[in-house]
Amino acid sequence: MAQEFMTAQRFVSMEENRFPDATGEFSSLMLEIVMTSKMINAEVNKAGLVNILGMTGDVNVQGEEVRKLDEYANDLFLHILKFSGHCCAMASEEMEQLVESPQYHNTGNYVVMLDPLDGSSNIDANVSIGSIFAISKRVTPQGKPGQLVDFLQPGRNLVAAGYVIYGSSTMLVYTTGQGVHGFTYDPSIGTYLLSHSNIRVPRKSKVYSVNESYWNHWSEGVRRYVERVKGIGPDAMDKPLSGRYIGSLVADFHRNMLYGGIFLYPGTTKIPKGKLRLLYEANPMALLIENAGGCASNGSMNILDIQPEELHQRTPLFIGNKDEVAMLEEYIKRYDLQEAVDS
Ligand code: AHM
Ligand code: MG
Repeated sequence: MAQEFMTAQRFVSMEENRFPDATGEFSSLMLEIVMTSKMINAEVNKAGLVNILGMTGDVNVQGEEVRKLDEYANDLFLHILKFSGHCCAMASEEMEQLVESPQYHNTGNYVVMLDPLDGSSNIDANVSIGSIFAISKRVTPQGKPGQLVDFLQPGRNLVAAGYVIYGSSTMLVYTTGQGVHGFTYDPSIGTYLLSHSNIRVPRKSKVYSVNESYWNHWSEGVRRYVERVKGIGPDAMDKPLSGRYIGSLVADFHRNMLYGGIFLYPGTTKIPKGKLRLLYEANPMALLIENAGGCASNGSMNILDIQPEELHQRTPLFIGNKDEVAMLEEYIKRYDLQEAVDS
């Protein structure tokens, strides 16, 4: 049977209809994000032409300075959301401080956390990159600017999260806590169409994804676990997993969610909390994976239960199939936490 024809716009308003008290504010905010992603997509598709049309930092034919794509994506998201009237403040991986909406627009009930263009170091090689977003309801009174406390809520409080992957096709994937749904962009009509409804992580894992060049800097527990999935050592899996690592979180996550597997970004001896950020990367992906039947952990606790203490907090991230994440936690408990207790 042919797939139901459903645009992202219609899907968002149908979801709203399930909540009789909904004001439409959340749907409007979602649609602003959807629109922004289309504008970023248009620029990403032209990335390879930058050298022909002018380098970043140069002045283009219209006399405007050509900006780096990640700066462009950041400015665009902030500019559009600021004046949407639906969010009182935003936080972005690219900005040190949170960004308040202007006084006359700060009645919005929501705050948005953004990684406007994740994996942007891959752009020059034409590798998939993505935009990641997470939305929370504010906890401060309406009518005032959003504050830090609105952002420092555990991921469990998120009302929605998602990403747009600029890949061989552009896709929007998001959840409001009622399953994970994917929409593929049809550039000929400028519309996202539902292509992957209710995505579930396959029960069997196929893939492990990690940057193994950090091997010497990992803990014993992480090393032993990775040996296991590679089919090495006393605990070797009978059927080892395939190693796949793009180095672009959205692309690695998207593949693993569809094929089954685990993504690891552990802490190292030099950077114990790793590289990825709790608010802009780990939390949104954790909400998505839980809604697809998987799980996300920092090695000892569920990512969504972590109480954030600062905007740019980093966290180790182990995310994917539930049984693999549980096994990884087991190794960390056995080899790292125990070692810490013994010493
Ligand atoms: P960025 O936010 O600066 O783009 O960095 C995040 C990216 C992720 O997409 C990816 O998972 C990770 O960095 C890869 O890091 P590494 O090169 O250390 O493996
Ligand atoms: Mg990032």
